[in-house]
Amino acid sequence: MSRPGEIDEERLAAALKAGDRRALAQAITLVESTRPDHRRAAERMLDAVLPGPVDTIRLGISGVPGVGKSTFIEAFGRMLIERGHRIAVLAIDPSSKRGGGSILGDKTRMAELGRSDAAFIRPSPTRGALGGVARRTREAILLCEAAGFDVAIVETVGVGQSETAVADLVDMFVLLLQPGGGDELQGMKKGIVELADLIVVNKADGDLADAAARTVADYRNALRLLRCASPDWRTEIIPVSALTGSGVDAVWDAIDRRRAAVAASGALEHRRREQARQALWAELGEALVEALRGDASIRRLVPEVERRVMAGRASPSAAARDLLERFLGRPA
Ligand SMILES: Nc1nc2c(ncn2[C@@H]2O[C@H](COP(=O)(O)OP(=O)(O)OP(=O)(O)O)[C@@H](O)[C@H]2O)c(=O)[nH]1
Ligand SMILES: [Mg+2]
Repeated sequence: MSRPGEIDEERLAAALKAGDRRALAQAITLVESTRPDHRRAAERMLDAVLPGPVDTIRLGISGVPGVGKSTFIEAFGRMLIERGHRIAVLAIDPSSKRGGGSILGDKTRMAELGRSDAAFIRPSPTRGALGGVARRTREAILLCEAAGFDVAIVETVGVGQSETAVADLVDMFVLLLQPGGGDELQGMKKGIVELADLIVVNKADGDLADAAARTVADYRNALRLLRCASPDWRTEIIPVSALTGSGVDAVWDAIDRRRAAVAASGALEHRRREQARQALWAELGEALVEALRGDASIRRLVPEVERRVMAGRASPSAAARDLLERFLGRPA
């Protein structure tokens, strides 16, 4: 029995596991909520769906605005559905404060995918907090998997900060590039290229086909000088046209091959276990800071401590230790 206004997380978890899409959407809204009572309900719901299926694929897809991420995911997703997969797309955009407009735009570009029962598309508002993105997107992935979506794609705009957070959530990180730009790294930091397990050069069609071939060659050269994302996998570079669909199956073949390899070697399980451990410590860090900020006696001290630190009269380190010791009631 649930009281009015109270969330029945057990019912929600059960409906979700039965594949109910509305329940999945509600469940993701619940984990995104910052209300303390919602957070507790979200935690109980997550515990009710864990452990989820293991035979799933988590992909991060990134690239600068306009590179063709949405167009690619539409083509890629349709191909996966034809092959019997169920695909969830979680789109993150930490770069802008664009509201419904961009969401609507993406929905139209992924029009066909959005209509399919085998696809679930969800834009994630981020409110500027990257740590928050990772925390709740990780939970959203788990929920999608529990609801029977075996391929989860986290789409993020390639602006530099969100990639690392997303790479830590997924099994494999795919970077989309455009033709052209010679051997310069297309407004991307070298670090992002080094995160990529797979590089897709999109728009390899029509007038851009030659330029795409050159870009593929340039990056093959450039990658010799870079560190690969995984020691057991050489980053592959594949030309694709999301518009015509050519090369999209080659991308899937590469992903499938790598997945088979890392599953067989145990590297996949290891990576996911480590990601879960990291998430635990990230949660602990956040929870401790929240508890500290919420403590009445600490709150009284904070303005003066902040003033001293801001004026350069106290070091942040010593001031932090002092606050922590007062909070804990013992030396830290
Ligand atoms: N020629 C060609 N154009 C493409 C291809 N893929 C995408 N485009 C075009 O590139 C433009 C941007 O595509 P989107 O899929 O919206 O790109 P995006 O990366 O999702 O962009 P944001 O969501 O703004 O970050 C659109 O006009 C597409 O039609 C392709 O394979 N070939
Ligand atoms: Mg897009």
